[in-house]
Amino acid sequence: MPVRFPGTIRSLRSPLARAGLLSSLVPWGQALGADLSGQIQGTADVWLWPLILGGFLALLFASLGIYNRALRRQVAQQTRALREANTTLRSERDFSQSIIQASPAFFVAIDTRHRVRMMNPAMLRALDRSAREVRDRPFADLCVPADEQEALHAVFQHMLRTGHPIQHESHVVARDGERLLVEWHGNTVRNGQGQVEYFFALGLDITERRRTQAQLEHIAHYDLLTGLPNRTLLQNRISHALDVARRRDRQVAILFLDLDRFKVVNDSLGHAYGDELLRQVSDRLRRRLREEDTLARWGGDEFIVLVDEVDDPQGLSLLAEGILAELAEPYRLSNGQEVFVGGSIGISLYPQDGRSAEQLIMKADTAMYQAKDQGRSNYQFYTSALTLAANDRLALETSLRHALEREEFTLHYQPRVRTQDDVMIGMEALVRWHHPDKGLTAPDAFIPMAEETGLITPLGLWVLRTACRQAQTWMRLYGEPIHMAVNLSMRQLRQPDLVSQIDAILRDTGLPASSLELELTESVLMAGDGHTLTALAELKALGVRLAIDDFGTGYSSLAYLKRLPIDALKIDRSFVSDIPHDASDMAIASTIIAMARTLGLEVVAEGVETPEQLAFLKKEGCDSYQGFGFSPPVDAQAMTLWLDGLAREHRIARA
Ligand SMILES: Nc1nc2c(ncn2[C@@H]2O[C@H](COP(=O)(O)OP(=O)(O)OP(=O)(O)O)[C@@H](O)[C@H]2O)c(=O)[nH]1
Ligand SMILES: [Mg+2]
Repeated sequence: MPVRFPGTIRSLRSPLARAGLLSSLVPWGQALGADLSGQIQGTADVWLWPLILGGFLALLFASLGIYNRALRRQVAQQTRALREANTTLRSERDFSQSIIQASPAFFVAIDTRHRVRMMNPAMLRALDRSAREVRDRPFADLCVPADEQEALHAVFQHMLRTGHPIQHESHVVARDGERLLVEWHGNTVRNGQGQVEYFFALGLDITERRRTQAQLEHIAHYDLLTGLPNRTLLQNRISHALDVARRRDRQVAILFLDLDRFKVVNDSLGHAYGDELLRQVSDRLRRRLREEDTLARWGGDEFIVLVDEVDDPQGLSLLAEGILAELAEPYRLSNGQEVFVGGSIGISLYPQDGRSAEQLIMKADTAMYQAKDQGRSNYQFYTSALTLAANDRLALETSLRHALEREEFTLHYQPRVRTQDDVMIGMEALVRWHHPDKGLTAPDAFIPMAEETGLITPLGLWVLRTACRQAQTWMRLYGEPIHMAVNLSMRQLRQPDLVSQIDAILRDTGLPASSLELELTESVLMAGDGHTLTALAELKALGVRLAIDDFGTGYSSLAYLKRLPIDALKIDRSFVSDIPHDASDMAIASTIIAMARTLGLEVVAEGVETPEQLAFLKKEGCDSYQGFGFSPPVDAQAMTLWLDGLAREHRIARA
């Protein structure tokens, strides 16, 4: 039976489309007992329509079924995968948790307000705290020492800002106050928006490691017996000191000390007591030195002192003398035995004796052997000229110590003269030393040494007493008040009983207080403190006059001067000597005179030698002067003769 195709199918113009459609219908036709193969060009009967539609629907449902099954399979697969992923995640989390819980390292999580969210058992144990106790407590308050909290805060800020992991060392303090040093490795955890949610840190307790390191470091650099720096550390320190000295153009000194006849102690008392003595020696030396000096044990009974700021070799002589004196004091050992031990010192100086640590130590060692050769218990500089100078100084010091009792000091008197009419209105007492070998010695040569050694105190009192007694004698002889000026040193001014001593001298000698003028240098006043001001006020209350000596060489401010209870200023000779050639000196002299007038002070010029100088000072209104132009300082006898003459001419003025 021919099959007719509907017009629409027939109207498919493409033969390929038509063939495609019909060939897909052939098996359906066959199933229905119709042969469609030869009917492709024919027309379909109307009863075939439902058949075709049913075919399509069957095809569609079949495809949908297949698709549905595939979809279910896929969902099942994904569900399984998710479940597996979840299980893996949970086990991984449990794994990390158990590592954190079991770890001997510290672990802490902290929120952005720096409160503890979680701490692992290792850390809780170290702090001796429970998890409940630490939760939500500020981490810093809980266990960070106060002086490290700021640094910790900065670390948190840094992590917040940069998001970078950090490494930080800090202490944590346990409940009982024990401090542990911890090396922290910290990082941040951020949420989906990239904001920091919390910090976490892993901490390693490095307390023991550091302690061991420090011990090793100590053993490498310190002597076990005495605890002093050893050779290695000393050499480092010397090299460093030389670097600094090179840059600053300074001197450095090495003192090499070897104990004298130390072997005897070892041999007679045994090595253990020898050790004990070495420890006592090192303690004494350490006490003797300044903080900044390095004392090291070089080996055996040898010690080295590094002095890294040497102003002048004289100071080193004093230091060496001090060390030797200290060493020479008896030692008492633990067995009750008293022993004596001396030492010999060799001194070398950078840069003159060597430019490296090795050279300087070698030279100091050589000098130490010279000291041994000289009979031990002495010191020698490597440069022999310095030893000679030091010996000279030592000899001078020894004779200075005896000069008072041997009555080798004497006073000279220099007249103070009124500028307007050249009338003598007083005098200044100046000390001189009749040295047994050197003859008459000026104060510059021995006053600084007297200051250093403390001899200035008895010497100053002697000067005061002698000058007052002399002034009183002349007053009695001529019936006129004598105005006597005496210099007072810084050391004297610092003496707590100075005022009562001066009071006693005035009473003993009978000199009216108003006849005594005490001269203090400007530097003494400038260096002065509250105590100086009190002493000045008390002296003033006694009725003595006060003057500032060497005025213009310090940096007194007008405000400071106004506070001092002084009566006179003495213009330093350096401003007078170049008058009339140096315009600036003249300007300074004029200014001082004008200033003194403003403050109502008397002004005295020192070192006036020429008529030009005197004329200038007269013109500027200077009240009085001293100097070779009128008279050098003269001894008491010469002054008596002079006063005799003046008295005859009635030319001694009332002060
Ligand atoms: N007890 C003790 N003795 C030491 C130590 N190291 C070295 N000595 C001894 O110290 C002595 C140092 O000898 P020297 O300085 O050459 O000799 P000295 O008897 O001091 O004589 P002079 O230095 O020449 O005055 C030696 O007898 C060493 O055995 C130590 O650590 N402990
Ligand atoms: Mg020795």
